Amino acid sequence: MTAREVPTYCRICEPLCGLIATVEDGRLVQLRPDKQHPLSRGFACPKGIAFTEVQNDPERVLYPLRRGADGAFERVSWETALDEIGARLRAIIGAHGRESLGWYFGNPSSFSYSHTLWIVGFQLAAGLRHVYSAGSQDVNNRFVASHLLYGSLTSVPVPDLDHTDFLLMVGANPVVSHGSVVSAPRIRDKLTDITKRGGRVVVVDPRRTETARLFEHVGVRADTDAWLLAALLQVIFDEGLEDAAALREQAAGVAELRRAVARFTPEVTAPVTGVDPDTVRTLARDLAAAPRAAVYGRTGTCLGRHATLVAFLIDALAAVTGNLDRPGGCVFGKELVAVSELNARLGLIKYGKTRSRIGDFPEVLRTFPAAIMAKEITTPGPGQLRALFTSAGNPVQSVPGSDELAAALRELDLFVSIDLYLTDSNRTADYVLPATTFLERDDVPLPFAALAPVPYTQYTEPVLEPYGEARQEWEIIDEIARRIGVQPFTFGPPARMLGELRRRVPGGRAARVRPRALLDLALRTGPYGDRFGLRRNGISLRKLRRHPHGLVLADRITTGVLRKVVQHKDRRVRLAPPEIITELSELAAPPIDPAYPLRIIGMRELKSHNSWMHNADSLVARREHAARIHPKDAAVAGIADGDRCRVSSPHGAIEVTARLTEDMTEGTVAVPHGWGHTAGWRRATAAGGANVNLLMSTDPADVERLAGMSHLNGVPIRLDPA
Ligand SMILES: Nc1nc2c(c(=O)[nH]1)N[C@H]1C(S)=C(S)[C@@H](COP(=O)(O)OP(=O)(O)OC[C@H]3O[C@@H](n4cnc5c(=O)[nH]c(N)nc54)[C@H](O)[C@@H]3O)O[C@H]1N2
Ligand SMILES: Nc1nc2c(c(=O)[nH]1)N[C@H]1C(S)=C(S)[C@@H](COP(=O)(O)OP(=O)(O)OC[C@H]3O[C@@H](n4cnc5c(=O)[nH]c(N)nc54)[C@H](O)[C@@H]3O)O[C@H]1N2
Ligand code: SF4
Ligand SMILES: [Mo]
Repeated sequence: MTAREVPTYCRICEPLCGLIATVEDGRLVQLRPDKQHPLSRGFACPKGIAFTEVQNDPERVLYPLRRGADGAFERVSWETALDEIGARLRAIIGAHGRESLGWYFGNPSSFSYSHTLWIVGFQLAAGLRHVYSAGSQDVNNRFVASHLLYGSLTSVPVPDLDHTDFLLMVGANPVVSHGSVVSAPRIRDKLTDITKRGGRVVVVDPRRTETARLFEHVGVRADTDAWLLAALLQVIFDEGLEDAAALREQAAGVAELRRAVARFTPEVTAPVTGVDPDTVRTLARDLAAAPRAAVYGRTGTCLGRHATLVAFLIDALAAVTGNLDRPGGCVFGKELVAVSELNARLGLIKYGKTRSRIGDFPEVLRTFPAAIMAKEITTPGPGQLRALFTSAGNPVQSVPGSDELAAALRELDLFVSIDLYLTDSNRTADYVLPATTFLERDDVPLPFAALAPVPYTQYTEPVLEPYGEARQEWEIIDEIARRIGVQPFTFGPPARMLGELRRRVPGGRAARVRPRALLDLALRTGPYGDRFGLRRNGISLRKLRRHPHGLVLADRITTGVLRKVVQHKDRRVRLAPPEIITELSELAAPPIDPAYPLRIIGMRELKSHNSWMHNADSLVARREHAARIHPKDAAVAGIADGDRCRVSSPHGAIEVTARLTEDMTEGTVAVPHGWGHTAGWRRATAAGGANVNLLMSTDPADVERLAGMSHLNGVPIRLDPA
């Protein structure tokens, strides 16, 4: 049989690079970069290419598995697995109510529109309370900051990379991560273009990263960005450098914010941040003076003790310097599906409407902090979590307190995992259900269009029929839902939207809602939609199908939209909400415990992706799991380059190889997360390494209080020779 070449796109990380898949006899032969993709133009990173090894991995789970009394998994049919899960769920619901059911969805779910939609549909229809996600280890603080600033959780500004003269980048390493909460293929080129046209990129990071090395670096102590950003604001206000006209037009609470940051002079913050007062003053002046400046922060600013405050101050800095909603500044893209607009009217996604049983944390996008999931399982009482589903997630390697969580998972009455592999998380599951890969499903990247400085999108058909008996998540969710008598999308606004679409089958039963129909409706009625012919250049599924290599939706993000974005009654950006003023007034440097004098942070590597893709030989061959340590810190601990060393926190200890480098600022140690596999995938397990989340705390007092963010960066540790 002859080979077919099929255009599609990569769904591992956020640039969504175009790929060409070569398919022969229903098997994937090769993936290569798509030269015809309008933005990635022939770029793909090693992970995207190596996805062939995941797709064809003989260790992929391809059949439903049930764990027997001896602990070993055996293959069962889908009917058996689903019927047994259904029966056990009905018994648990009968005894303890639906509030005992829960779901954890991981990062890859956000790259599948149908998976995301069906989780939400199931959650609403079944009234699930215990919902957790990777978001509390990633980005939920960003959404809460938007809620406080703009009254809209889902409105997130992005740096206008193509038109800015000055990019202040805090806690992000896009040269390795390829950009996050900003979708821009070839982002490295976009950054170097800024300096080529005479602009500047300043990287604030405790490590002189791959990105920092290309540009200007400000070495900050881990988890002290709140002080640095407050000091930048203090200087700007103190020296009268704020854009008063922009603030009059856009903002409320300026005077309160000015008062709240007044005590954070560069002299006061220098001993906390390690950044000297002159550097802070110069940076503040340069930022304020730049004609067009953008401020951008990513995971380095999201996983500390003050994550929501930091995300808030990043936007506040853009607003105060007159760079919010302005060309070259921080700009608000248009969504593919009108989530924010719908939400403003219907209030489906709220902040803090309900609070968690453990720790009293506010719900964020209908999820609670994953850091408390173990305690929700092990703490008896009404509402105890007893039956858990995980989909596209590996919480034991991604969430604080890995050993506590692994033990708690064993206590569940029912644990079902939907995944591609057997992992440290699902090794104790009662059932592991095989999911399709992204090449085995149709897709459109719904949440990312609004985050793209050059808005683009792409629809892809499935490139391959599912291998083995793999099924799409939405199909699995639908089958489970049906067995407990609920049907996603049968009530609420989606149902009303669907009213016109839902055809009745003979016998009067409502036909099963399918994602593609829902998608087409959402696209056509969305901000870019064709409104069923009313808007000539608008999009529909049909139109996207005519652009199999992807479609650029606009040259750039439109500015001057703030009054539409902001949902507060006065349509003004709130610069001094009480939550933030309280954070600022209580901000105090954490006491230094002499037993744990150093701080650990995370880092990402080009050939690794979170806790997976580690079974691909081309990525993990010759990999070393190492802690990056400043030579002075290593000397104090009596550790030499290449030694094995022990990293301990008050919560646990791991052993890794020490690599000494002056790229680290003194006092901070960097170790990648997602390693130390002990289950299933043999290549990943052989790659070794250690699970850094064994060091992290699940104490509710250590969870960030406004967004429930796990504390993963800047955690106190000590180093010893192993
Ligand atoms: N210490 C520390 N911890 C961190 C971080 C950190 O910086 N430091 N970063 C955090 C961040 S940003 C993130 S996003 C999280 C990630 O946390 P998680 O989302 O929980 O974990 P992942 O490592 O992304 O694992 C994804 C799982 O989904 C499976 N999978 C892949 N594709 C699919 C698919 O299409 N369908 C299904 N059903 N399964 C699939 C993989 O086999 C794997 O088991 O980790 C967080 N944890
Ligand atoms: N190759 C690769 N690419 C990826 C991933 C991957 O695992 N591998 N994961 C994907 C995912 S899920 C995400 S969320 C994105 C993340 O995208 P990024 O956030 O751009 O990626 P990181 O490399 O984690 O960059 C965070 C930076 O913050 C710094 N940092 C740590 N603590 C602090 C602090 O307290 N203050 C400051 N200012 N900086 C700090 C770290 O040194 C690091 O350089 O990457 C995505 N892309
Ligand atoms: S940067 Fe790599 S992993 Fe990310 S979308 Fe592009 S090819 Fe895929
Ligand atoms: Mo992430």
